[in-house]
Amino acid sequence: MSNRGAFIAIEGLDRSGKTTQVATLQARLESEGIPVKLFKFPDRTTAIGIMIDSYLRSQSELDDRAIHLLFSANRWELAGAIEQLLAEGTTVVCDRYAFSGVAFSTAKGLSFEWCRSPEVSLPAPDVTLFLDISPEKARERGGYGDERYEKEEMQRKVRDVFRQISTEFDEARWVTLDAGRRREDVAADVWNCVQPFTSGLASPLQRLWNK
Ligand code: Z5A
Ligand code: MG
Repeated sequence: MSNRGAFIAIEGLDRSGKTTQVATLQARLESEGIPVKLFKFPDRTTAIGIMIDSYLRSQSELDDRAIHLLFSANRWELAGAIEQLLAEGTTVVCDRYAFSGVAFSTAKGLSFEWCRSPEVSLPAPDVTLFLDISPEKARERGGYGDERYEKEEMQRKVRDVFRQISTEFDEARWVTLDAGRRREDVAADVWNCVQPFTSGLASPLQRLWNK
């Protein structure tokens, strides 16, 4: 039987360069002839994603738990497609994933365990690359935007929760990269982490936080 595709998640703080690195990674994988599909969470194009987009742009209000569950539902509605692609041998790269869901809602004051529960059993990334950046460096990149969570105090709390999440994974599955460097240097590290996965995996896809 041929190998399944690898599931790669790129996580990180605001302005850490996730979207930049995901695009560079896609181009590199394509140039190596590896089939790849990108997902970005939130996916603002679905019916659920449109509600999330409206909330993030402060055009609507929602209870903290309700928006948390919408972010999670946005992943679940695409989980089947992700699994299918992986089974077909396509490498899947996600720009943000369940870890952002847990980090942002926990930073708002919800309990970590409660935030994690709707994410349990989602397809688990084979490796998560966490792009770490200090608030000072993020500020140099033009600062945060105008959306709801784009405030320095919130970003500091989010960073703390991401650090907590990272302790639950061994270093083969969660890699923290210094994203405060030049684009090319970060991209080189991203590629070093992803390259070993490019021939796919024989091992079955795991599920998030299944004990
Ligand atoms: N959220 C949530 O609460 N729950 C969830 O479950 C999920 C998300 C999935 C929207 O996310 C919000 O949703 C987000 C978390 C929350 N709130 N916040 N904060 P989003 O992913 O749609 O947000 P975004 O605006 O696309 O991503 P981002 O964090 O703002 O940016 P990024 O993708 O990490 O960075 P970038 O767009 O690649 O780069 C930012 C700028 O820096 C840009 O001008 C680049 O040209 C520049 N850049 C990039 N790399 C470098 C380097 N190395 N040096 C210098 N400049 C650089
Ligand atoms: Mg982005």
